[in-house]
Amino acid sequence: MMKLYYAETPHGRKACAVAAYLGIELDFERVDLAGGAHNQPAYLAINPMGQVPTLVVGSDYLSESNAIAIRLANEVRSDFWPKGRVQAHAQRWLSWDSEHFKPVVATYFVENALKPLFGEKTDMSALAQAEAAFPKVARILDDALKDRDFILGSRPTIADFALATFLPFAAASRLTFETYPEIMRWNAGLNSLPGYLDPYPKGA
Ligand SMILES: N[C@@H](CCC(=O)N[C@@H](CS)C(=O)NCC(=O)O)C(=O)O
Repeated sequence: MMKLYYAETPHGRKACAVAAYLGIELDFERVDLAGGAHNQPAYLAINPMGQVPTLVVGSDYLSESNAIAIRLANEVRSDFWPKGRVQAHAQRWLSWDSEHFKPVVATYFVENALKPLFGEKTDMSALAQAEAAFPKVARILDDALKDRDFILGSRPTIADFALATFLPFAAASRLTFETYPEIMRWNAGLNSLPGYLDPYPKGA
């Protein structure tokens, strides 16, 4: 069986949510980030960045949550990773997320949620930069969601799960989308998908 190394972090959660939504059974192994398990040689051998998630299939090690989502979608032949013409649009949003959206929302998470948790000082200038960049990217996403339930149409795809990576952590990140009604509606739709709200392995 495929094995997912995960933690209750944005990208770890995303991989768990994809598996739960697609109904794929996995072996799960929680990586103790606080204890530094991700920097041990055994883990670095399967994920050289020392990050979660990692999917292990036999002797094949796959890092990067979006790549893991594609692998899982292909496993069940799901158009969660779309084919043909739509695939380019999915990739467009994955790229836009990595290049433009995620760096902004991740900064809120790191500066407002993560650093205080570890007793580190918030970098006010990094936060101010993210706050300045936020309206443009939030507006682009809100506009793109206007006539649809999910970013590529009526069904959720990898692009939705990627764009929403940091949304379950919004409150802790002091990030609000209240003035972006389409994002709020879209997020509510994601929350109602099977497994989405509680994606972690049971009994973990
Ligand atoms: N691009 C990677 C990012 C993974 C990532 O940032 N993982 C974080 C948790 S959400 C992590 O493991 N951080 C620990 C560290 O970097 O030391 C992906 O999509 O999987």
